[in-house]
Amino acid sequence: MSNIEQTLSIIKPDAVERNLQEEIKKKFIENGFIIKKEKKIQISKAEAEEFYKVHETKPFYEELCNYLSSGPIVVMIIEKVNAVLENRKLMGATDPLKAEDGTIRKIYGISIDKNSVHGSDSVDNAKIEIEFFFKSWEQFFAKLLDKVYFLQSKFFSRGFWVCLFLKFEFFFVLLFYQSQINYF
Ligand code: IDP
Ligand code: MG
Repeated sequence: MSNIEQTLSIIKPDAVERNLQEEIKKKFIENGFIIKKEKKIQISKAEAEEFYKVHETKPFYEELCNYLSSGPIVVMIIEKVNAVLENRKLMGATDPLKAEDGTIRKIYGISIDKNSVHGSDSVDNAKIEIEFFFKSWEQFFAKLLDKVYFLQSKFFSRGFWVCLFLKFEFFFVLLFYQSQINYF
């Protein structure tokens, strides 16, 4: 039975700063991930503190939150069979020096704190972290807006007016004649 999962991936400030986001996204795609959603954002320090709350007792917490909020990041929902584990494998160990060859952190990571990518560490955390960056109510309104744009583009398209004309041809012709009568 296939076990398709979604997980959260973040391309961290050090990688975005070096313009590596397309290269890193290519790595995910080459490894069978589908990028379902992505956005480039910059978060506040308070948001970084909330996101990394599990690490609040660690000595590097302050530095970590300053860093994550220091510049633009790319947050993505990526999908694959066993995505959580597969993403952790593709990312490599937290410290790039200890990461396995071919992993993203080994290739692009600078140091343990500037290790280019984040990935959820469990299925439950993936759900929490996806909701953190892609709120379900935002998704709902985004879909609604898409529908409105779609209907609007249909409504204002030439095809729409042609159909309307064909359906009410007689009415339009009558209107035209009436306008002529009024003018002359
Ligand atoms: P992970 O990103 O591999 O899941 P975590 O232990 O969850 O690693 O740590 C979160 C992030 O905190 C790491 O990606 C790394 O940037 C940073 N970090 C972890 N350990 C250290 C450390 O010893 N010094 C500085 N930063 C660290
Ligand atoms: Mg972690």
